[in-house]
Amino acid sequence: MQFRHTQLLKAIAFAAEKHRHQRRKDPEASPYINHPIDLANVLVHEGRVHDTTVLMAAILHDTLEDTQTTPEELAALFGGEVCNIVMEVTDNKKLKKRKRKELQVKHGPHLTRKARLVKLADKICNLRDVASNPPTRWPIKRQIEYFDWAKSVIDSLRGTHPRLEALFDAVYEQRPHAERWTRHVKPEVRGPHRRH
Ligand SMILES: [Mn+2]
Repeated sequence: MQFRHTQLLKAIAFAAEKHRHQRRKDPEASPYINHPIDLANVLVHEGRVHDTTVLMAAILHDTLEDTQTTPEELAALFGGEVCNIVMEVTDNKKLKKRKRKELQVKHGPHLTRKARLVKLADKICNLRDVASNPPTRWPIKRQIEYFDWAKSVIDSLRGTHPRLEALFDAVYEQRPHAERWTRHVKPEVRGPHRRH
């Protein structure tokens, strides 16, 4: 087997082990590892990205942020470049959520190309998940906010990979409608005089 296959399988096994107790927020609480695997699938089959370093970083992209993994561990097992890409797409958890979200938009233009590819795949997968299986506790308003924030992150790094950007734009089209939220949550503001 070629070295790059060995490395990719090693990354998958490592991420599966690290995320083994975590679940996604969808109604079925899918195993977390499905998410990094989704990113790699989008990159290969839809983005036609075949760079093993990018695929490994996609598989490992949430290990620093959401598990006990350290950068030293990633560097030792998968090399400095993979480790750096994962670090680039990792939020600083010491900061408040609002600030972290703000920084993703601010840092977008400064990411390396490989980190941008991972970021694009991550946002494509997350929007697809919210569109098809919204997290159980997310009202429409929160879903809309998530869509809009993801779009500002992607807008900050456009010109990276037209095909992936088009896939993002396609899923953004599925943004839930504020009207639905208005209808369900705030029936008192309904009425023809409020329609624009
Ligand atoms: Mn992710």
